[in-house]
Amino acid sequence: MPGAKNFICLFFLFCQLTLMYSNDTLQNSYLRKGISLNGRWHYIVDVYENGYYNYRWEPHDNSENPGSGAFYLNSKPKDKMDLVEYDFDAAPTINVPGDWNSQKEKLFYYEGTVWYKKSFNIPNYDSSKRYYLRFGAVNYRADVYVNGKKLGTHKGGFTPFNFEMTGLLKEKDNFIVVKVDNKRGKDEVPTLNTDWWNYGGITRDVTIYELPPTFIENYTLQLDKENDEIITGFIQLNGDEKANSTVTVSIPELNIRKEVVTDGKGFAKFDISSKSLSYWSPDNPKLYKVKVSSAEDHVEDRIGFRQIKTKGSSILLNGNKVFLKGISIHEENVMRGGRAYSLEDAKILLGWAKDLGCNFVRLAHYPHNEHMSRLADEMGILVWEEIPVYWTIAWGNPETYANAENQLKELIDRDKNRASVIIWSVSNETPLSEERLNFLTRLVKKARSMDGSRLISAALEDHGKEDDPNIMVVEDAFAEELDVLSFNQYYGWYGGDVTNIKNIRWEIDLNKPIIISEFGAGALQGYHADNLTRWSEEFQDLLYKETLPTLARIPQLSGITPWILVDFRSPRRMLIPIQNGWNRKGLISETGNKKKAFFTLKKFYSELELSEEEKGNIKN
Ligand code: GCB
Repeated sequence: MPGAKNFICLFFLFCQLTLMYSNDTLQNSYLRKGISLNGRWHYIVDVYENGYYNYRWEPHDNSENPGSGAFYLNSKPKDKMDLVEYDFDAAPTINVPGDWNSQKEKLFYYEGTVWYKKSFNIPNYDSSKRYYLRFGAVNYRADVYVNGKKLGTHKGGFTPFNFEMTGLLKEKDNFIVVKVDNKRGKDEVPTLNTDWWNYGGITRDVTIYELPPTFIENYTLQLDKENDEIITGFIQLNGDEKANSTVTVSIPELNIRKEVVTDGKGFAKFDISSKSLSYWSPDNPKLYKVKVSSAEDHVEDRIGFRQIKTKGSSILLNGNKVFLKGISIHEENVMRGGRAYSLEDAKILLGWAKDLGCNFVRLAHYPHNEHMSRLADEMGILVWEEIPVYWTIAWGNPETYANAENQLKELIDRDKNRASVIIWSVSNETPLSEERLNFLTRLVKKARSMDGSRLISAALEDHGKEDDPNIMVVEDAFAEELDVLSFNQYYGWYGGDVTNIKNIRWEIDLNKPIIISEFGAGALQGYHADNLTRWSEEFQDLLYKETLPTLARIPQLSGITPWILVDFRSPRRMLIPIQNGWNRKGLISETGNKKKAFFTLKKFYSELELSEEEKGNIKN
């Protein structure tokens, strides 16, 4: 019956595609109870991708008879003559979460494929439940298989994703195989060239969620942008019983209990009025316990309510003008080595930012792990989040655009309920062209369509005027699309004389708030010389001392995020004995020692009080 066979094949393919593409990211997995798969995983380094392609370079997972060379099958020899040329269980192990570069010396510079395998049981496995497998992040491409079946592929090294694996599990002896590939690519996001380490691996938590047949997939609660006595939000259910279902949202501390009924698609919007809200701010990082309950599911969250807007050239937080005393941060724990991934790592980084006197951080140049935004919520630190649309992206390639948009979507989905997050940034230092303008403008539209409550920005570039190099301008049509004009400027380090900084002036006509998203200078901690010697702590300090008052004269200046909190690893930085593979623009060294400029910026922030008039309520 060839017809029946074709039908079965098509059906199988359909099921696979459904599994691959239908899963939106599960909201608030952070506070849901799951089965953690963190720990030791077996790994095999596969330089030739031999476990993925057969000798005709066809992917094994495309074939109906993949053969025992396909690593995702986790094969074992059937008898003593059987040929299987790999064995996960005999292979060494590595920590998940964690990058491979900092764990295995041989993999320090490795860019390519590594296979991961973990066996696991599901205690009290219940076939009436639905099972989701979630990765906090895998850099860069992940092909995920469970019990020999492909769940799907994900690209993008810094955002969470999940796959449903209902029906594929049993109580004992399940296994997950993941092919992780961190090769850089011209058409990828980011592209070939960046100024940070391309850490590979399963770099964030891996968790299984056991969910009821109809569960709460997504929700948001935010203060209305125009009316600060109204909380607006939506709920999305997932499952056969999602239509016409009652969902309750409650905030016990405010005596709020709201019932909503979902539409045919399991979706419900709501408004809740509350006159007694205590608004979230750096001075008052108030979070409320929020409970969302449907017939079969229940989730709890901690959410702060605040408004963020611009008015002319001011940024208003809850109606009051705010100056963003910031610092840029890469996601690295230099003390341990490697990518940061834990709450402890986040405490170190945000602790240093607080010590510096910051009320704001720029999480550069890609989405950081969720501990950062959650902890910023608790600590009262405002946050700029960013996607890795960095430098020379392949603007004309529709797949590159789709990938960038997907990373933006996954980031907004994850962090849309975090009061600390006030800015979505869509790019960094991208070269002007019509294609780039279209690409970035589409990203801005996407961000606004998903979340109208936050500000949109991007780190642009400035340059000196031809007839007067002391006058700096930003000539970029994309600035029109942004709520906040941000740009990086390196006068005194990449060109320009540090002693001339005081004569620099920015001529910017746009009546929008301005953030200087980067400035800085490299210094080797402990290297002391006169302040005109490059790489000395004194030089870096001088650059800060000259730059800070000069920037302060920009009338629209609403914040700064100097580059950068801590020295970070970068393959672009080869100078021996100064750099040794580290970008030295940190205010703190890779050994955790503060450089002179740290204290200069700290002093600047502590003295930078807004005048009473500026602080005053500018709400009309
Ligand atoms: C920049 C980039 C940043 C680099 C920095 C530098 O403008 O945005 O990623 O690390 O300059 O140190 O050159």
